[in-house]
Order: sequence, then C-alpha cells, then structure tokens
Amino acid sequence: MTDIVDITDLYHEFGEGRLPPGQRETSAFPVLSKSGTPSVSDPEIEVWGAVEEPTTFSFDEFRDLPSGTQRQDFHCVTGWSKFDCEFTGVTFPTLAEAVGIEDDAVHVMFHAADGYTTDLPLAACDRRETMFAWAFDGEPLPADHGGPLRVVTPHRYAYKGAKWVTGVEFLTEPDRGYWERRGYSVTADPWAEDRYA
Ligand SMILES: Nc1nc2c(c(=O)[nH]1)N[C@H]1C(S)=C(S)[C@@H](COP(=O)(O)O)O[C@H]1N2
Ligand SMILES: [Mo]
Repeated sequence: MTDIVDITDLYHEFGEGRLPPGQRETSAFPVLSKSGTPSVSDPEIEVWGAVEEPTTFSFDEFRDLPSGTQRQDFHCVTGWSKFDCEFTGVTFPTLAEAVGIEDDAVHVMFHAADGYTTDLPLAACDRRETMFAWAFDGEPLPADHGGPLRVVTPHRYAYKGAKWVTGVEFLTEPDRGYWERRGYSVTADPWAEDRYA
C-alpha cells in the first residue's frame, strides 16, 4: 500500500468552506463529456511548446515517472461536488520537471483525444494537486471518466481537467480552450464562483 496524501483541506487557501458556494455534495460520480467517450487504449502524451525538452511519452514511460495517490475533492461547474476521490498518477510539477519549463511559459493548454481542450495560467496548474491520473479509488480509471489517463484539478472547476489527455502545450501567451471559448471562466475558482467569463 502506498501512502495517500490527503489534500482535501486545500480550500483553506481559497475560501471558508470545503463545499464551495452554490455547490451541492453528491456521492454519485456523474459523467460529463462534450461528445461521448472516445476509445483510447494506449495513449501517448505529447509535451511541447515552451519547454526545454519536448517529449512524447508512451503510457508506460509516463507511468514510470514518480507517482502517488491523493485524496481530493471534485467540483463540477454545473453545481455538484464529490468529496474524497482517490486519484493515482503523476503531478503537474513532476511532469514539468521532467521536461523543463522555459522562463517565458505563462499558460498551458491541455489537449484530449476527443478534440477537447482546456487552458489554465501556468501558476494555476503548476501545483501538486493538478494530477495526470490513471486510477480512481484504487481501480483503473473508467473510460467514461477519462481512462486511461485524465487530468484532475481539485482547486478549479472540473472542466479544467481534460479526460483522455494526449497533449500538454506550454504557451508564451494565453489561448482559450473548448469551454473557455464558449464563455466559461479561464480562472474557474470554485470559491470565487468563477463560472463564466
Ligand atoms: N476530453 C474531455 N475532457 C473533459 C470533458 C470533455 O468533454 N472532454 N468535459 C469536462 C467537463 S465539462 C467536466 S465537468 C469533467 C467531467 O468529468 P467526469 O465526466 O469524470 O465527471 O470533465 C471535463 N473534461
Ligand atoms: Mo462540466
């Protein structure tokens, strides 16, 4: 058994309560996808842009990076929150260290197998709770929830977490992802109720 790092107290940095304003707690884990579940079996993860070593990882190579399990909460912008999700994977800072971020990188675009994209300022995603996860509650991540590999962002609304992630692009100026182009917030802080731009 590996240790589980409990980061469910991260809300102290952002707000008063563990349940962000306007959210309802649910024990279910609804599925939200823009266009169904693509079939992905053995993803490659390409990392490019403002990095010292642009790298394409096979899924095996990716899982060989230092990894761990965190207990974290999940906040969907449509109003539900699920507490105590256990995700196993690689943290964003671990990936960033593996490729080396260049000084002029300020923003990140995540790319996914269904054509989904989502963006975040580098400072907002270069945090240990931003994880590339392949297991949920000790089981391989279900395909509907982004398996084999997805991103999770417990400090941001969940649309910042690309399911079926295939690419991480480091940008020297901001660009907008799928929902961000359609009026959703770039910052997406649940405790500030940053739902819409
Ligand atoms: N690739 C991809 N990632 C995605 C989405 C998507 O449509 N495609 N939907 C986002 C949205 S809007 C939410 S709320 C969460 C939902 O994750 P879940 O289906 O595991 O609950 O995934 C996010 N990541
Ligand atoms: Mo969502």
